[in-house]
Amino acid sequence: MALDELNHDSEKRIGISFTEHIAEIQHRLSPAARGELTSLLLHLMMAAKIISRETRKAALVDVLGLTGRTNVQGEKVQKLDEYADDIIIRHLRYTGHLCVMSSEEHEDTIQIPERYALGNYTLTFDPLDGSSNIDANVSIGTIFSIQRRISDGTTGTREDILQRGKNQVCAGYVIYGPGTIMVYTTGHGVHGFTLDPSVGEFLLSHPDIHIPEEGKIYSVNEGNYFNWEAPTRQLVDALKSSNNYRGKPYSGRYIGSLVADFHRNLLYGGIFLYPADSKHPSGKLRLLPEANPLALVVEHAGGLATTGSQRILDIEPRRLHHRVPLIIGSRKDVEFAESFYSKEAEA
Ligand code: AFP
Repeated sequence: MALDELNHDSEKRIGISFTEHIAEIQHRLSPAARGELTSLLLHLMMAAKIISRETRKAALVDVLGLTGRTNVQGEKVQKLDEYADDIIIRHLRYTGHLCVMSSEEHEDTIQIPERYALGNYTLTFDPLDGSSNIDANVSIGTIFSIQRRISDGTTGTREDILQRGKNQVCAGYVIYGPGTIMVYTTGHGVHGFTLDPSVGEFLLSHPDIHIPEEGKIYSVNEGNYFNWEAPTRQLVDALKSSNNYRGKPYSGRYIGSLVADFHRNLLYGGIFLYPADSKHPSGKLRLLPEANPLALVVEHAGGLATTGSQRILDIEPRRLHHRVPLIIGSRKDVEFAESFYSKEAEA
């Protein structure tokens, strides 16, 4: 095919590299753009490639295991969490594209050192989600969320980070499993790329992902059953019986690694829940580095994300480590789930 015959879908050719894909999109949709977001994403992918390499060889070089410290959430920190956190910060802070960062591993925002230029974007990330599974060789992932700067001072601020999820300009995740896959959206479809280690590039493997309207899978930590509120128990009872809108039981699948559970449901259809319970009255998952980016991805793939009573992307973050109940997945399944919480509210 001659180059000038490429149509406007050329960025969706299977096997196209992420670098070419993102350049094509920028050229088609924002020809006047300076390429800041494109460059930011390419730096982020460089960090992801390094994390992928390290997770693969971790067992060989004694990176596995705990550091012996706890993070700001009171959780034990794994060595690879620290490594991934460090890699992302070091690969992004000098780019001149960010004004401030925020990581699940840090209590406060991460400022850009004075020696580097400030940019127009913010980056919020969970460097290695599902890290309690690392030693069992279970899939883990990096989740990221990018927003535009709203402050105009000499440094980026907490307010730049504390924006509603609907303001995200780009979000996605990288899953380190049997293969390394990156899924992202900038609002122009949801696309998945698989890392080809032989060339060191993410190549388009899942163009235009659409989550099935209804699924067959429910994913929840059912060990919390007796800590749940009544609507959650009733919902899960309905999902595993025939007492639901499909008239047949769903299959239960729960890895305990959000990115892995989410990615499977995105491709196969289904619903993931981490609801509030008596131990986690506001839910366990964090709004900014976990719920918001996955909510943006799922909505652009045709699904929904809610707390049960509020759309995730509409929530105003109150603090960096704001937690929320999360119900996310196929549209009909999430609507079915919401009906349990609205019944309770009416009652
Ligand atoms: P870790 O990063 O500590 O493994 O936590 C993982 C996580 O934040 C998320 O990835 C899982 O969906 C969820 O927690 C699992 O929580 P439970 O172990 O309470 O089911």
